[in-house]
Amino acid sequence: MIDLRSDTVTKPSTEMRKAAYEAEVGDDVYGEDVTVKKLEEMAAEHLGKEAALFVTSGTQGNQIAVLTHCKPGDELILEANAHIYLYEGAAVSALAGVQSRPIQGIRGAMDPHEVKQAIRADDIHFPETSLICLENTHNKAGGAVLPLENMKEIYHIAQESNVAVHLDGARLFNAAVASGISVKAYAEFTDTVQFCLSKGLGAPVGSVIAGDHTFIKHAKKWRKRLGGGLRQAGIIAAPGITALEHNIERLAEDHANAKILAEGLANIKGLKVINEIETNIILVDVTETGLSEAGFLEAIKEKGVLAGSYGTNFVRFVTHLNVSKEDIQTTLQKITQTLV
Ligand code: TLP
Repeated sequence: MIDLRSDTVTKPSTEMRKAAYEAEVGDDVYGEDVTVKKLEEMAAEHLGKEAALFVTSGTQGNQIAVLTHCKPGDELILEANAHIYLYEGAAVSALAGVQSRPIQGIRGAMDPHEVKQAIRADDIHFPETSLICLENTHNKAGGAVLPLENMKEIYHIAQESNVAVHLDGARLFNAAVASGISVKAYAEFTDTVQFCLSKGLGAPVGSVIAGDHTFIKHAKKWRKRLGGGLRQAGIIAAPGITALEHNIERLAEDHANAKILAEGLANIKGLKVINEIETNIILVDVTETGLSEAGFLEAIKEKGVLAGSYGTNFVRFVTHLNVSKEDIQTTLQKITQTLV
């Protein structure tokens, strides 16, 4: 089976399994796991932030950030197709008691002017705007890279109004490799960042959040409250270190494969690639095949290819380190055979 549903499906390499096996561990709730500490230091260094915290998932990282930055009754501004808004079970309202203020962006980028307009004035009728969430790369916009300039403008607006900026950088390393702009440069225009080790970077579990010491101190408490205080977590942090050491630059291969796949798919009758391919995500409109997205996905599955549903008539393909150039050619052949 060629699995292009997500870059979350990657399996840990032999090297990662070895790192997990050999990891020096301790009780991380006591702050005694040196492997977790090493990962957190590496992550903070990459992002140019004072400190970092290992968390179980991207969702947990984003939600800890929201819980730390906001109080019940506050409002957060985010792009209308942000993962935090669409795919985290309304956790910002269920857990943090926060209201979302979505703004429709273009390729995931909100207009800074609209963001400024959306920040609430001091008025007894209004919630307080306490957070702006950005997403880079933007998943629903097809792995689009947020322009640095856009992040910079929004960050300055936020600072003027004393509002924090959190970046859902689940795929921030994809953005950096595609644009040639360092993750540190992106992180400069944020207060806090979450990035995933378990997507394109290929680790089996985990994400990291980063910010200043005060943020991390409070975030640690929220992590504990959410049941995310782990014990000998070095076992799962060690593959994350391997990921940061070996799997960043190679993301370029996934991006190249995504371009080849997108070009091939665009040449198959009935398929329309709807996004510009900047990183590792391809969105395809299957309407003209006469199949529903579920029908299309079922048909290609029978041929040995998995992709994901992305709403009515849309499917998503994601390239990653367990998909080779040959697999891309095989995928194109199988889909062509499916649709004749
Ligand atoms: N995205 C998953 C699904 O949840 C849609 C995927 O397959 O793409 N932020 C962004 C931008 C994400 O894409 C994801 C996962 C998360 C946060 C959440 O990460 P996890 O799955 O580790 O909780």
